[in-house]
Amino acid sequence: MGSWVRTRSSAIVHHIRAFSMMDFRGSSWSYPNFQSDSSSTLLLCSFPYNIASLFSVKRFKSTVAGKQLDPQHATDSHNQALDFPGGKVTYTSGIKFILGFSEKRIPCYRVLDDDGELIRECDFEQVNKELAVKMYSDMVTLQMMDTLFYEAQRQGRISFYLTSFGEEAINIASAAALSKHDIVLPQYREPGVLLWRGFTLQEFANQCFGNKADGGKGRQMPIHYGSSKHNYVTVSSPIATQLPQAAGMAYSLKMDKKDACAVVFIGDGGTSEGDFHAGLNFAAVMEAPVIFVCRNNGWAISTPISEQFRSDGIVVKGQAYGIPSIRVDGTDALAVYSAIHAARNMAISEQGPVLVETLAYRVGHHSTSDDSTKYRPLDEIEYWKMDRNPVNKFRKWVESNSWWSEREEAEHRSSIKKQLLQAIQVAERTEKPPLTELFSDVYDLPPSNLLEQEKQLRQTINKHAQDFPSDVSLN
Ligand SMILES: Cc1ncc(C[n+]2csc(CCOP(=O)(O)OP(=O)(O)O)c2C)c(N)n1
Ligand SMILES: [Mg+2]
Repeated sequence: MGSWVRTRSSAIVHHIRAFSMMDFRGSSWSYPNFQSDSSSTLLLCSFPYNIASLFSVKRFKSTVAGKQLDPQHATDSHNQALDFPGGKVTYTSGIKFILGFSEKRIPCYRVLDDDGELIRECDFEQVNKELAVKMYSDMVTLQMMDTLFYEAQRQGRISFYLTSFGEEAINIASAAALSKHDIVLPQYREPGVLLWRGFTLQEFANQCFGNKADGGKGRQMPIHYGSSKHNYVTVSSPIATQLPQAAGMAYSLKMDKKDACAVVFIGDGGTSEGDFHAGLNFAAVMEAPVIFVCRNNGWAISTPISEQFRSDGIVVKGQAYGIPSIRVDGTDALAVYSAIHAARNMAISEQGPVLVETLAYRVGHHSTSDDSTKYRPLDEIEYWKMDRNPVNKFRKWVESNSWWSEREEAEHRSSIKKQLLQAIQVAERTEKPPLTELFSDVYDLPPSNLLEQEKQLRQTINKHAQDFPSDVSLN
């Protein structure tokens, strides 16, 4: 990584562009070289056939597997095969270990170049003006919400916050490609999905302030949003627990023959948890319609991906579990939209899991409890913030279609700023939930240890009243 930083300069960035490579935390991913489908007159005519073929694994049954044997390994002169459960396996007489990595890394699918221009002859799902404008304006809203809530935390008005800077396209474009009936299980850096589905700025503010209008009754840390109305399962702090849950949820959708899938988000760090592997394997074996979206942003707090895994990112892990998988440029809203759209079609029509690995650097600190300049160089952050900014890139494309202008930009920003300031003020002024709510809802009859805790809490508050917020009703 050090050398990446030392050697990076605008000349090198230019050089990287010239060779169509994306330099992501010390390693390069090439973008796939798209071939146009000669049978199609329009880009879209070949979709989703071509993009679906980019997914790196085909699900196969044992009988099919026999026919799909890789001729490269069929070196036994007798040309025999071992008929073993799971499919036929050819023999080889050489001691040949398969490598832990392949020389050529899995390419990264993109539609827009760094200047927001369409790559020639690429496959993508068409986006009309109305959709593109909503996608772009929601990306801006998300960015502004992050900026203002982050400041509110710095001012001591909320206890914690976490931004999605750099990952706005993943948030919004993935949400745009889904149906509102799809059940979303977030990690925590995906509030944009909820924003897209209609969760209001006031609802976001209420949750962060933990007031009595918060659907979670102020019991969760800020950013732990959830909404049954919007099919968005509440964020839970322990990393990766949502993956096996998503497999189970998808399986229940399958049993109920619903035209919907589960969509679960996970960070690169989350893939080191056992639950990641359990979730993928369950989904593969049970053929559950779930999309695993792994946001590879290069960092898990201060742990770089070089210390997280030695594989070619996460996309190959999907393949290892027999799940069709694709790597996507997470700074490219059109690529994310097209890939998730195709993934959803596959998950539902084939009734099985799909994995999408997005590459987009975490531009902000991990959270308000972190200072990322302590462990990563400023110019690396700056490069992703400026040169690879997903919002700016998508704006260029939307503007090039004459769908957005400077005037609309200014109006949108001013309106959202007003709404956010108002939402923060209202949330701050709204009472906190009463103390009794802290102990209700979970059990029909509270167990003795919970009753004991409540008693102790009340005694402590009486004794040290000055240390407790005065706006919390003790009833
Ligand atoms: C089981 C578990 N272990 C550790 C933590 C502490 N923790 C919170 S966020 C985080 C980093 C996760 O990184 P990643 O999955 O890459 O997501 P990102 O923050 O980059 O979006 C860690 C280690 C936790 N919440 N749960
Ligand atoms: Mg990460």
